[in-house]
Amino acid sequence: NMPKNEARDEALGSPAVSARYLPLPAARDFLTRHAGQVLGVVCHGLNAPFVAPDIPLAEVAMPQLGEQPLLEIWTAGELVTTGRSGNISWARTADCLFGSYRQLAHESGLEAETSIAYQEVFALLEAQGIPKLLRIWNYFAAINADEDDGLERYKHFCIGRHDAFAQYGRLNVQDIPAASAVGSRGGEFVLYFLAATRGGRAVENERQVSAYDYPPQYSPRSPLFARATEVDWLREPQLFISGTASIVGHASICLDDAAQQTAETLKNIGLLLGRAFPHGEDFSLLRALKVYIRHEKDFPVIRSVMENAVGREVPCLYLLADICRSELLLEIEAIAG
Ligand code: 3EB
Repeated sequence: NMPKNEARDEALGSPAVSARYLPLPAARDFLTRHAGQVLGVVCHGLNAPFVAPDIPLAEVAMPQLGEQPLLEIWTAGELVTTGRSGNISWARTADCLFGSYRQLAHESGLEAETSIAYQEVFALLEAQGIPKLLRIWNYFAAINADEDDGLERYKHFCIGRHDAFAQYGRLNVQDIPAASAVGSRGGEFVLYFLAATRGGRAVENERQVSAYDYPPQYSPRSPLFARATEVDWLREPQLFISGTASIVGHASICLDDAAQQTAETLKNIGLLLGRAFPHGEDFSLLRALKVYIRHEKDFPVIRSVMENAVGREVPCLYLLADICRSELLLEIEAIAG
């Protein structure tokens, strides 16, 4: 019923789906006031506050660097229904589904674990009739460490992911999701994701080789993610920007300089905004940012470049994490629109 949904949308500030980063007391209050519309909660490096047991909850072992720890809360513009299947708990509306996958057993190795996880995600999306995977976050420990066979864990992850996309007939690059794949400091293999009935056009960055076309030195099976995905919902477009780094062509640039890597990364994000929005390059459309930082010592300089470029108003989570190429000092993801 439109008017009712309109009113709820207004209360939550307009787009069909939103992510907020709130300090804990405000987060508790928000969760209480909007209980029926919460799609999911993500905790980075902090103990989860009380969240109703049916709400998808992702807990990531990744310390926050900001003064005040923030909780990531996803809401829909209407009431959600929730469910659980296998390792995934999910919440959905008529048009979208948010899910959190949590791996409890670790016997099979990261490659098989990844493939099984993605197969579970794709099976759920088929069963729920919400086929378009828009955005996915992948967090696992020791991303730059080698497995016993000498291949880096990130590359094993890419192989397992590719295997699942192939098995589910999802290799069409127009339909691959935006993604982040980031190294946590321990804990379980965590995935969380947003899917929709339609939309999710892949957006690429002309300054970068598409990740799915990277030469094999980065991974024996190419990383399957789009630089961003664009969704129209009912109103303005929303852009989900993947983890973005200081990469031009397919090469990492500005090695050993955190400030310059931040600037180059922001330039890549600006180009993606420009592809989706007229005059989008000015960062005024950014709604949420997450900055993954490899070394804590680089946090002050990275934050200062960030604040000079985008201002202090955009909600931003700073996290201590490993980036999937060992030479990269940071990675930035964003939601815009
Ligand atoms: C890059 O641009 C940096 O494998 O899902 C960023 C975001 C990166 C997602 C992924 C990898 C992934 O290649 C690394």
